[in-house]
Amino acid sequence: MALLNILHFPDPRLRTIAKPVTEFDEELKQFVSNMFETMYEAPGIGLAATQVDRHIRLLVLDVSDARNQPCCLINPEIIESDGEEEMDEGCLSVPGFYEKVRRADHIRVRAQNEDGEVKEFEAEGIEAVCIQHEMDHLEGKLFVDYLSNLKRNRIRSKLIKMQKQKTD
Ligand code: K1U
Ligand code: ZN
Repeated sequence: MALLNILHFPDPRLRTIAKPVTEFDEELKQFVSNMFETMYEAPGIGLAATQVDRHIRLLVLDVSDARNQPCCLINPEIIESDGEEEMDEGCLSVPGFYEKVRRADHIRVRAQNEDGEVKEFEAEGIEAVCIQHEMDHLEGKLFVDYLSNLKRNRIRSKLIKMQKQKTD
């Protein structure tokens, strides 16, 4: 297993649109395992492949309190959505910032697992929010895109400053 490097906003690679997964092989399973290790170590409740510079439609999440319900979604689609909810969101690619974002409260998801098998399930609350947040990453979208230009630019400037301080 290996820890993967997480890209930080405003890295332009976070804007890449991910391609569907077509090969469900050993290399994919190893990558999924590395994604879980990276998410748990961060720590985060979700992680999209885009964030570790792999531009494939794959995400992992675990929103359980005990951190013992790992879930991997490959080629995920939201096939139904309902309701609205505003929740504080964070992002491992935007470290240190939490802002309110409005999203659907109930979703029905279709996705494949690591063996390529198709599953469908319903999610609500934090699980629904996390899945929508991670699926945005696969489209090159970040939660800061829902904020005003003023807020987003402030976050960008602060993160650039922090990244510079690290390398100086
Ligand atoms: O996509 C990511 O960078 C992961 C992100 C997911 C997320 C958080 C909150 C709302 C929507 C999506 C995070 O996990 S940020 C860290 C975080 O929220 C957290 C970490 C450990 C325990 C509990 C929460
Ligand atoms: Zn994120």
